[in-house]
Amino acid sequence: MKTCIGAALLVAVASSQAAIVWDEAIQGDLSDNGLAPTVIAMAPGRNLVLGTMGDAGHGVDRDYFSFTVPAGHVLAELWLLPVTGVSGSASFFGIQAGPQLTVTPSGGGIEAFYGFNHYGGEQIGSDILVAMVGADKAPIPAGTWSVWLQETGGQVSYGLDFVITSAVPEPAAALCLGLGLLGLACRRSVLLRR
Ligand SMILES: [Ca+2]
Repeated sequence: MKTCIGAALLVAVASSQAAIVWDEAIQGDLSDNGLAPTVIAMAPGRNLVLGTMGDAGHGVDRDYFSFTVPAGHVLAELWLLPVTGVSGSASFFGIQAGPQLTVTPSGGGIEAFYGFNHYGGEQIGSDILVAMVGADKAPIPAGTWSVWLQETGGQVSYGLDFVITSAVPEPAAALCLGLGLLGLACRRSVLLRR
């Protein structure tokens, strides 16, 4: 099963220039401590995080990690990859600004979240960013962020694709440049007429 998932991912990666920035099967379990999340390096483009969470019979495995959206960029999309499984009805996703996730497992200090929600099996294969943080908080701006993933049911695998893009959409940037040059040209012609 693992081989099949790996092969499918390789095909997906090859066709989309995505990078697997953390794979628990290779790099080990992500931090269980929100105050000391695993630091994952992400770059503009697609950043895949693959792991397992939930209770495999010896307590709930919570996963905490932090990442940084570079200046001038945003986290534009968050795709729930097909490798994801949901035990029961839903799994939990929460994100907080900064290098730590200070909300306790029982929900203490919940106001510190930038956004949180549950995702269900019906969302697998879709961009869940707006569903997780709300339309008014997406895209997520530049800075360091910490994520908490949790499944209190049985152990499940998950795959998340963090899509980081330029904060200014390219067509808009080109349009601004064009208008700027037009402005300069107009000014020049006015000056020449004097
Ligand atoms: Ca894990």
